[in-house]
Amino acid sequence: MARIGMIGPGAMGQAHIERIHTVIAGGRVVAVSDVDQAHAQAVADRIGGTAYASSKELIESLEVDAVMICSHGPAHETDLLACIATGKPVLCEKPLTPTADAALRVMEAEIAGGRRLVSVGFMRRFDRSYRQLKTTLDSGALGAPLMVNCAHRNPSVPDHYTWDMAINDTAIHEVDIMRWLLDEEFVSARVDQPRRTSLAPARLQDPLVLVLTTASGVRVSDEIFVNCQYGYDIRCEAVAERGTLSLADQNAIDLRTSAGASNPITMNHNERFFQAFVTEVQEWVSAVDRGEHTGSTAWDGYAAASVCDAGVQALTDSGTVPVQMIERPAFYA
Ligand code: ISE
Repeated sequence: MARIGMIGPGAMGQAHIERIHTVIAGGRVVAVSDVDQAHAQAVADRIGGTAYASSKELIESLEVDAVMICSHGPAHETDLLACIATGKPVLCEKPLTPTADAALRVMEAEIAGGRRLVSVGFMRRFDRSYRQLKTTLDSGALGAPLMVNCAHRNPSVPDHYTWDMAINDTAIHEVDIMRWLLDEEFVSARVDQPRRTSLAPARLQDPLVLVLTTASGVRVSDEIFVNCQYGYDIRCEAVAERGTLSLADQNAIDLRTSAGASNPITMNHNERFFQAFVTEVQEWVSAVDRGEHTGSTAWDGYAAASVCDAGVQALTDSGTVPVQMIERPAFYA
């Protein structure tokens, strides 16, 4: 049984606790820490675990075998470095770190430690429909991919959502899943700013379109529309030489009545990616038990952060911004 310590049990963290204790086998959250100590205590009381006064104490605790980091991005680096220093596997929610420089420091520490310990919570890699998309593209039946058109729509965003988060909190999911799907790196980013919706808070340019180009020239466009009102709508259409393929609607059934055809629309990422989260966390917990690494690596976190750095710059600079990245270290081959 993997004894897990969770840092930052907010909405995402508590959804993870719920699945670890109800649907996932082989793990239990035994410790929590949070910047809000009273909150940590309340969660600990609810799950019968221990609340630690700091994330450092939680990471170093002998009752913790592995760590989940669900706090906000800027807090990740210190905790990741502490996990690496104590040799504990860690599943870190995205972003690994808010900038590529910070991700590089995490990678360097992991490489120096000689063992892959860091997994990044890019849950879409575990989604059945994305996996099918990849299997079909990889089979070569459609020829080479040429373009991918993505859309990432949220009904609305919370008050703390800032202008740059459209790239490094929202589009980062497409950045990662497209690197994984196309199996190559991005070389440049551009942002187009269409007509602004009147329904977004004044601080946000919404929607926007992030246009990315891979090393081989595949063009990925990602519509980010985070105040679309009607639902949590994730789309992806790959256009290849001999055909196209898209994510289907996520409903198991189609409802048709005399009033017409209708389907429920999911409203948040937990609903839309429920199965992906379960598979991701189950695979991680099982790997922790076997002493193995699973899922995306610190390299993936670094690569995504590098593309997002270029994307954030493209929000304010007109034109195309090159993605700056180091060569992939042999450790992550
Ligand atoms: C949030 O952090 C997520 O990860 C969601 O999947 C994404 O849709 C949302 O825009 C982000 O803020």
